[in-house]
Amino acid sequence: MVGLAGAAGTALAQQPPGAASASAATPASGNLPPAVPEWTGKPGAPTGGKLYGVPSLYEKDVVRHLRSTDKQYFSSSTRTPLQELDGIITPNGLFYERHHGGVPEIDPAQHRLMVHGLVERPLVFTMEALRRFPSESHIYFLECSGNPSYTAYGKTAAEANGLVSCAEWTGVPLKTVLEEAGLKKDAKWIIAEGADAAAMNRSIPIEKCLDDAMLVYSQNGERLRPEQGYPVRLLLPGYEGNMSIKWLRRLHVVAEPAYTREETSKYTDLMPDGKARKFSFYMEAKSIITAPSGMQRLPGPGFCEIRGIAWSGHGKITRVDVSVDNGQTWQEARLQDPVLTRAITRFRLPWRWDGSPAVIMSRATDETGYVQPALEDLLAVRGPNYFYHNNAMTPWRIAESGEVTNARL
Ligand SMILES: Nc1nc2c(c(=O)[nH]1)N[C@H]1C(S)=C(S)[C@@H](COP(=O)(O)O)O[C@H]1N2
Ligand SMILES: [Mo]
Repeated sequence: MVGLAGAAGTALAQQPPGAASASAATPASGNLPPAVPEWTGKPGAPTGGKLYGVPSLYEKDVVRHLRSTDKQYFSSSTRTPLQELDGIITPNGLFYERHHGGVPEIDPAQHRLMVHGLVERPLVFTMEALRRFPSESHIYFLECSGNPSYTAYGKTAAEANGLVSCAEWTGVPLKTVLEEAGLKKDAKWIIAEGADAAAMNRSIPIEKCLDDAMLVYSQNGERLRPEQGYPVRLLLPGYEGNMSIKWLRRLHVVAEPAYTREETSKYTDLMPDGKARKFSFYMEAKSIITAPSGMQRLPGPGFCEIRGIAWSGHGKITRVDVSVDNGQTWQEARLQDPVLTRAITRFRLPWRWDGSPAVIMSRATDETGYVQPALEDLLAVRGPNYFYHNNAMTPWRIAESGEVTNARL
């Protein structure tokens, strides 16, 4: 009770739900106070038993979510278990994956990045050569623009919105490499292409390439994981994930976009007037409550900190509002520092659940003044064919039993 006594005496008039009290201790376990737990009574596992560390075996269920309907795994995705994470950084092993042709195993010694087209000096870089350039590190989110499609609302936060993650990326500003090659006057777009079996390619406007685009080789301090594009990927902060080409092998500098499959047939939005929205690039402001969230259970009425994440492709999150009455009234949540440009921002709101059914949701605002829409408002503008770029709010229903479910299901 040491830790709880302080809390109970200050802000919390009541013990947090789920906290163990001395009287509620499980009598079957000999590891609880006042006994000395068995792990204190003997030396632990030897140091160096695991030269690459892994989480506690009690956390074995904290894994990426693979949809059971995904029967093949070459063009597939896995989702970050948002509901299990704290802070703003996604651990590398839990970073979401989206692959169109599987994960290639690339020998970095045999990998090359080619820069050609409308440049003064066509260049081919080894990984060693790329790493000699002045480097930078930045924390940015990455989100798939299919996160989620309107038809695919999931039970958990991962299933509903887990195609978003956030990491500290290290690499070379793309601008530096382009300056080395020397852009010709007509250089307006760059077609980036991957070395995977999908040879995925996208046209990137030159303004973005000369702004904050990065050639990334490290993620959260270690080399990129194969799933994230080892040994080098493009990272376009705030843009839809699809454009951040992994396993990057080619940058073709051109005057016009290529209108590739991924920017015409896919990742475009068919609007009610029959025209398709294309080259929308930026992911708009979004947020989701990760706790309490779908498939979790409130142990009983009382104090409950509502926690979640917010992000915007257009810059910083300036505000997150939370409703606990299905959108009728809103309270401003507290944003956790650091609040970074194009990174995930953590928000929290202290709440006291009175035990009656409730629908909770969050609404993000970014530095452009843009406010995250409700699904109904988004659909009113974008129509029934709309599929990608869904940044609507996610409402969670809390039943009297404390059970939390997706209010849309
Ligand atoms: N070469 C290549 N790059 C790619 C892809 C791919 O299949 N091949 N998938 C894209 C898509 S759709 C997304 S959302 C992001 C996913 O990046 P991640 O797997 O590191 O999360 O990579 C993009 N870059
Ligand atoms: Mo994607």
